[in-house]
Amino acid sequence: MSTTSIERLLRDQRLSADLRAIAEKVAFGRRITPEEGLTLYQKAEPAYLAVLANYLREQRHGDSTYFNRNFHLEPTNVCLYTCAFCSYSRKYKKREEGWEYSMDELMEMIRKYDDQPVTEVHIVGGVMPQYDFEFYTELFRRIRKHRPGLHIKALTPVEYHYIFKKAKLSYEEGMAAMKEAGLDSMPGGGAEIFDDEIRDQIAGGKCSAEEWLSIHRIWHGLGMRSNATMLYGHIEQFHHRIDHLERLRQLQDETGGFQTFIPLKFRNQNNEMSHLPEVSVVEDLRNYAISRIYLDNFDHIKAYWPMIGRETARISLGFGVDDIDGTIDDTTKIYSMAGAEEQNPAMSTRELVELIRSAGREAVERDSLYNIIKDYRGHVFEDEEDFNGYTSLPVVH
Ligand code: V47
Ligand code: SF4
Repeated sequence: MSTTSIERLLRDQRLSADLRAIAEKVAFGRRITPEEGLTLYQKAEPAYLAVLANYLREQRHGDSTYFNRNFHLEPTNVCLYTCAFCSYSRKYKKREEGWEYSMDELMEMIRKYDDQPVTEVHIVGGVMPQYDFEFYTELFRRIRKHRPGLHIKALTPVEYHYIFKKAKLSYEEGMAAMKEAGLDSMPGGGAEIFDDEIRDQIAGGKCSAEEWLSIHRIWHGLGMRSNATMLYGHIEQFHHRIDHLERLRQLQDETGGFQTFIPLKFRNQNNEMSHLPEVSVVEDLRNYAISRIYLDNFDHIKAYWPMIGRETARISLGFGVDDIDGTIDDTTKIYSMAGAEEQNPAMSTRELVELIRSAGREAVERDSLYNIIKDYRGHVFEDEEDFNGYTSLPVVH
């Protein structure tokens, strides 16, 4: 289907010369430049972008659409930083309104999933002094000992930068120690927008773009994998998005350690940027497609469905997206804090598979490193199989 579509697009006489040149590059597997990326943001219609992004998506993955079963552990929602877009954290001054779980409480939460077929715990939270190097290495060790098969995807350069500075460790020493303690991979948060000027205005004094990239580089150098995100649709302009994608593409050329890129649409409820309007769904779809086209060295593009809603997630599968995160069940209070589409995000495996099928795709359950656990092609559900993965919505770095 997509080969025909791209051939038809290339024959379309109405295409402008610059968009035709980009389409030809994509069709012949060549990389587009930052200027061409900007042209896509400025000029390209959704239908044109869908053809190109879908072509690339199907070349890599055919109809396969990946999901996993994970749950989230959030040690605290109190934070020393003051990111203007953050709807999740209680500022340090209002500490009493938040939660700060102890090691024992966190282990108790881990044990709640003992009889569930989850494969990953995603640990993320605010930055606070007591959650330091000792705390997290101990937590990772305990989880590893308790459930050796559970993949630990934890923290971001925002926390690592803070923790290592406090422990007087270099990034190299710190990340090696985290690996030794049981860290398996790093999620993509904290990237926001790399441009210094925009970052200074929204990111509350947390780690710089260079520091974020440097920690991922070092982690990849240890043979490990991570994800990357981009928070878009606030005060940034298109050229800031291209700058962000370009820096990720360059690091990926160097290390090959990124697995997935996750564009995150800015949601405007309950934060200091609530006066800004949100971008349209069409802009979300264009952004997914341009990410797929620009990041020619990333294997996966993920739509985080609790934030954009099921319908947009379904349509995004025709705009370059091949991963829609996991089965979700609401276990904490934070899911709707930023105005997420889903006021009660819960999707069982069956619902998720059916949503993927309704977009004409096939659902594939994966582990955290994209090894296939189960291909649902042709699978008929029995009632007792309808398992809910358990997770919640992290809207912190
Ligand atoms: O870095 C915070 C974003 C990110 C808002 O790696 C917001 O698999 C929109 O990184 N509107 C954290 N976005 C979440 C994250 C993530 C999520 C799911 C999977 C993975 C993965 C990573 O959430 C933050 C920030 O960019 N965020 N506030 C908001 N108001
Ligand atoms: Fe803190 Fe992260 Fe929220 Fe920023 S996004 S205020 S670092 S919890």
